[in-house]
Amino acid sequence: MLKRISVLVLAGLTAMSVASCGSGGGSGDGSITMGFAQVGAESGWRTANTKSVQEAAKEAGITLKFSDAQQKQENQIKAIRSYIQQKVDVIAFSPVVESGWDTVLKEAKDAKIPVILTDRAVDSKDTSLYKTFLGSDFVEEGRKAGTWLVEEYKSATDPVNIVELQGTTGSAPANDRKAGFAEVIAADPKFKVVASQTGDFTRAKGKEVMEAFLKSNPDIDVLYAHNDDMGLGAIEAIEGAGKVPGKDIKIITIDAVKDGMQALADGKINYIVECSPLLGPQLMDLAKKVLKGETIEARVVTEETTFTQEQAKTALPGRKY
Ligand code: GYE
Repeated sequence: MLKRISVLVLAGLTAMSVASCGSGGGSGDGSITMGFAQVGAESGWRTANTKSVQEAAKEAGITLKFSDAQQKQENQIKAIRSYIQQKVDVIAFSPVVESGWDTVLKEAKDAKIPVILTDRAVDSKDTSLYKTFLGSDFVEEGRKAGTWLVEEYKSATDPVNIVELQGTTGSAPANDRKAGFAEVIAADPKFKVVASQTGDFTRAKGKEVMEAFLKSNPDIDVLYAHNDDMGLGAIEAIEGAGKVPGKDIKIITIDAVKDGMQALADGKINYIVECSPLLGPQLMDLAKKVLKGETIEARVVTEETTFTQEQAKTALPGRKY
């Protein structure tokens, strides 16, 4: 009995000391406040991700301070600085681009506020600036897209002309999805990327850039878009040019949000590589562990799959986003 009490007291004391010295001030009463600096609201993926984070925080009893950076790094830096000033217990963010974070991350570290990267990575050499990175393997996603293409055109002998709509310039998913795809299609010189430009992960930009692609390249066989939204915008451009998406031009995208899956089931997209936005529950779990002083994995990879048109028809009714 005595032993049990002392263990309990000890556990209580440890919890208290972690709460008071392990955070940047915090409330000290065991409640957790998280500052979350979101990228923006650029895509269906992002909207689903925001919802997941907000719902999971509520569920976990974590107070969430949320900001939307409208895809601008300077806004994200401002938000992080304000979270430091407000002495939140933990900061989580999805870095819009990979570079340029060392200074603000150092400020958080000096204030003893742990940082968790979600969804997108940073290229900081000093990995002690953040506790973990929770998100997808974007290079692998690009490889999956390339692998489908190689298989689809395995008996083709003519050149395969590909246009690529890249995500936000300098972002981890744009860099990595481009690299993974390029690596796989390099196996056969018949695959030619004839144009590659950013569409900033939005529908509007995807449409605009695809219109330009169609004007300057009469012979496009394949579109590889780094997300569904740009692919959906491009579909409008392709139809506007009198061509049939999914037939005249084969389309591969990444994300597998509802609108993308619907277009896949309708035959307008040919293949989608899944990228799950439902990171909220895992993020809250990791935050709690970090604040308890538990060791966590430096990298937590999301599990994902791929979809053909037939598979999309089956999966659509049960999709959560
Ligand atoms: O694929 C895209 C969004 O970072 C994985 O950002 C995320 C990407 C996602 O805008 O739709």
